[in-house]
Amino acid sequence: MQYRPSRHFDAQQALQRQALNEILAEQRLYPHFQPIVDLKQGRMLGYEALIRGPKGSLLHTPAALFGAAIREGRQLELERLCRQLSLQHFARLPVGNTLFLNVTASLLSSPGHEHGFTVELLRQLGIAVESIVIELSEQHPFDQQGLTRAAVEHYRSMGFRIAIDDLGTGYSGLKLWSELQPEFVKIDRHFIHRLDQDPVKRAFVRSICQVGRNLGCRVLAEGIEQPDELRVLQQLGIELGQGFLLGRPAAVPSAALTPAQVRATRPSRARRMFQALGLRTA
Ligand SMILES: [Ca+2]
Repeated sequence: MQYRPSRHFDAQQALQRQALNEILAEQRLYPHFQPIVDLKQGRMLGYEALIRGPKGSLLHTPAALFGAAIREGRQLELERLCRQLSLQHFARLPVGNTLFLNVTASLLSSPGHEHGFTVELLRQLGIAVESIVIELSEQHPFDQQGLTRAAVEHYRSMGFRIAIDDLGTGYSGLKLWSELQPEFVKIDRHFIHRLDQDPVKRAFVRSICQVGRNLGCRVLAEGIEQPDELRVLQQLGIELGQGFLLGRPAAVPSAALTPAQVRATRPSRARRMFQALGLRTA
């Protein structure tokens, strides 16, 4: 019999559709929390909420999960459920802190969107709006007619803070940064990976830090995995960090850094002196 790739593809999609139906109907999503660390003070600032599908399922990873939901036109439903479950789990964690939530800006204009859904949920859970940071990603399509700006104003007016996610992966990161003036920017992991060996990446990160300082915007480095990457980022003056070196996503994340992580993240006395004098160490 002749191999028919499209038939195989159709069967795959049908299985994913069925898995998605079950996940949404039974709320089988598992929030995880990854630490975000203040690299100047050597302490935990908060967590980014991430999601996982059921273990062993076709839709275990966020990429597969959201890919299937977009194909089936159920992205809004999935995102709402992710947000609801993440906030409910966050409220039960022994640590109260800042929570970074991923939001697709373009969904705000979809007919099914209910304004105030998140605020009402926070009120029910007793979480302060001010402790939530909304991450808007360039990876999701941004509308040219100012939808993102409308999304930002929508959330700001309710008391949320804003972060631009994955800075450097899209085409309009600097434009968005200048227009939206977020409280945080998160530099994409591409620029962090082995930047200790790459002067071009260091030059970009140094410049982003400089812009952040000038605008009063807090800069976060994503994807820190190596001690040498962390060391160089601190020398460049990066304020916040996230990555496997500082903590993996977990259903119940650690409430504090390990002593070794504190030692690694807290700048040395010599470096603090250099910084106080306005001298650069990298
Ligand atoms: Ca994110």
